Amino acid sequence: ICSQVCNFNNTYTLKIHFHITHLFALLANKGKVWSCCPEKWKSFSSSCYFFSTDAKSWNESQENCSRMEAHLVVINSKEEQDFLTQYMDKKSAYFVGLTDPEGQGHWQWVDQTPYNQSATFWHPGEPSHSDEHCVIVNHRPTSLQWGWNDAPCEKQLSVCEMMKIYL
Ligand SMILES: [Ca+2]
Repeated sequence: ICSQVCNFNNTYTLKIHFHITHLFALLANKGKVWSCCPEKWKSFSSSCYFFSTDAKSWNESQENCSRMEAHLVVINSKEEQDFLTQYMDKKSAYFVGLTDPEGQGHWQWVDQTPYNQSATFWHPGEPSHSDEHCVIVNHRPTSLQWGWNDAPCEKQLSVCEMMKIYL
């Protein structure tokens, strides 16, 4: 149902089919709210995620998310990170919405979520350099772990996050 309603290149037939299916679903599930993600976005909890396929600077990546009514991903839990890393390439790195603009260890999430030391997933030895202002998620073959690394803000893949759409 979600892939149909969020597909903007939809055909009329599919729309009609959706309306009928949705109507029956509503009648059967009185009071339940439908939520979904746009096509090509992944759904987890109350958010939708988009994995970019081209490398851009952190600023360009955030602007790209913003054009889609989203922001660079804010990781709030291990569960959320584990969900995201399933879709990541172990040979790539992905910008998240966390930066230290002044290089003084004042880490800031793009959506103003307070930086909570107890919900951080830095690789051992990270953050490492005060001139590395942007955070990537990557996989380390040495530890076989996914984790965060502070890195230069240039050219990486990225992940966008938005709230699910409620119908
Ligand atoms: Ca680093």
